[in-house]
Amino acid sequence: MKDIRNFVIISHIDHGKSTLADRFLEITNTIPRNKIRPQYLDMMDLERERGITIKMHPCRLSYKKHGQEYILNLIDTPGHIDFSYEVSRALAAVEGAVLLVDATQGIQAQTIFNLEMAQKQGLVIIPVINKIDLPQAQTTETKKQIANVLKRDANEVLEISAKKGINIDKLIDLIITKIPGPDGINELNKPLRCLVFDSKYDSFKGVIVYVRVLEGKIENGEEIYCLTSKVKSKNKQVGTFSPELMPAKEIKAGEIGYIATGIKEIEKIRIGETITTLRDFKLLGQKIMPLSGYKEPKPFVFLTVYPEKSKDFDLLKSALSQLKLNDASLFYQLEKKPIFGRGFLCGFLGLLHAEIVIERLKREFKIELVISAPNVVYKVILTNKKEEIVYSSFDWPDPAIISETLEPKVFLEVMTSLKYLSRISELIKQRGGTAIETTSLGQDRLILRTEIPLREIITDFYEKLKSLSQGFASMNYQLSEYGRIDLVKVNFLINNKEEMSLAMILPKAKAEREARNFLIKLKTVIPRQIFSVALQAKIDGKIIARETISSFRRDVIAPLYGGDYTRKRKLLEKQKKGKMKKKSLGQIRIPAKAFLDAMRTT
Ligand SMILES: Nc1nc2c(ncn2[C@@H]2O[C@H](COP(=O)(O)OP(=O)(O)OP(=O)(O)O)[C@@H](O)[C@H]2O)c(=O)[nH]1
Ligand SMILES: [Mg+2]
Repeated sequence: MKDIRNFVIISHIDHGKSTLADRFLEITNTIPRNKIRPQYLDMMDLERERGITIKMHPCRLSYKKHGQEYILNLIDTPGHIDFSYEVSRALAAVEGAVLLVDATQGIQAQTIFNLEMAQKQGLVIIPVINKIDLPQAQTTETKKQIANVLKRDANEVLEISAKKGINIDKLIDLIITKIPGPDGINELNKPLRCLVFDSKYDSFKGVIVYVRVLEGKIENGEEIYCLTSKVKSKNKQVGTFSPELMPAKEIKAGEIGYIATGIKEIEKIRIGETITTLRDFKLLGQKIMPLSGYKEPKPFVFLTVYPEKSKDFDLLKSALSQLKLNDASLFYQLEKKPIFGRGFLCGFLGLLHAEIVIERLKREFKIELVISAPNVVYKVILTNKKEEIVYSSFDWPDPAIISETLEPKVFLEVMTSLKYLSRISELIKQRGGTAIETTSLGQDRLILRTEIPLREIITDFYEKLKSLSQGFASMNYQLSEYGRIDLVKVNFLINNKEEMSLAMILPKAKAEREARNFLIKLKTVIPRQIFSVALQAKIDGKIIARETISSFRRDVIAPLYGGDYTRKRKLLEKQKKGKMKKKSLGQIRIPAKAFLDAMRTT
């Protein structure tokens, strides 16, 4: 089994992971050269349109060296912080990680975050510096930064260009020599234990689980048993990733592959499940210990999703459960206060995540949706001392019985260089960050640490940070505690009709300004009508801001907001503008994405 190498490629967003994966596909002839399109593994339409990886992508490669054949199981991972749960799960399926750093950007926040996760998992790290072909590459500097962080010699950092294919063979040599093969041949004779690290639904084959086989083996058609959910089933197929599903006779210890479980009851399969064979289970029962699985991710942002047509409720329910199979970081539950008929409260790891899920629901399941404004989770202490958790503005209690309001805070880390320190500190202060601490990482690299309200950073903070620093700043955050703040509910009216889905919870001190900004944004995302439309914001029964959309003129195209988290302007420009579906809300047609866009740029 020495000839197998399982590894992930990890990095900050855009540092070139998927481009490097292309070179691996090419050099190993997994995909013929003339068939490779850039970022080949990014197969979802959404990934291609946005130029970012959203899902992890496993692929099995075979490589020959000095007459010896190796199986290289690669998993490409996303770099954006909203998809870090994908990275963490991929790490548990491999022995090594290629840590990629863009030579023009240096070490960034997710470089460190992903590296630390990989180190905790005990993986062998291969440090690699990418994009050395670019004239602005700061190869020596960046190498020093990496050496510093890893406490290794700078000479150990391999220089490559994923785009130009420079030094890819050297990287493969390092992967083969440095990353250990999976545990010994003895594991093969043990009862089957495999870890489910991803899954998807197939209407013929049932739930398809992506597994790392740790011990034993499983043959095509054999009966399986899930140790946690206690479900059994006869598998419909086993195989590996080519990167498409490639059926095999069996998959065995040390390998990464899939099992088409034949199970149709989606809720019975969870990420992190341990699968064995029914035969082994009958023989050994409780002696087969479940693997430790995964920690559930904690959602940061919540919004409520309703089907536009109430008859689509069951469709939405089944869509969410199928999507959850393929996106383990998605949280959803039935909305307890069904204001627009029945809907679901959904939790996400960030606004980009929310946007992707809404878009996938529309595209993959063809459901038209009405969504509420996104919120963080607030807490309200009532006059009777009871505490209420507020997931959406619908839950906001009557102001007369509110005694105290609290909001979640996060520990924020911003990585940048000295040049931008004062501007970034200023931004952090404006957004309510306190006690900014600065640590030097050497080579002009700094980390700023602060505590800041979560709601301040899920909107446009990241984009502001990027523009202040000309792209040379990145961030990461973790939930800390709740802090006191005076909050109010702002209602919005369109043509004098209150639109509950637009209502927002805002800090009292900022409510008026933010509500006004939101109306201005709303004005740009609501398509013009044949009549003029009044937009108003109201707090405690008092109108505090007003905007008017004048009536329709022929040549007007409402400007759309690209949701540009990716900084891939070119790609976004290519996106077909104006194709967004319009949502019906009262008599006015509003693009569903408008809420997210307007919220983000408020
Ligand atoms: N010049 C140059 N450009 C590169 C190189 N590697 C990647 N790129 C470019 O960098 C951009 C990002 O590349 P991707 O491969 O999508 O980056 P990624 O790390 O997979 O991004 P995410 O999956 O979204 O985190 C693309 O425009 C690539 O063409 C390189 O070696 N040289
Ligand atoms: Mg990628």
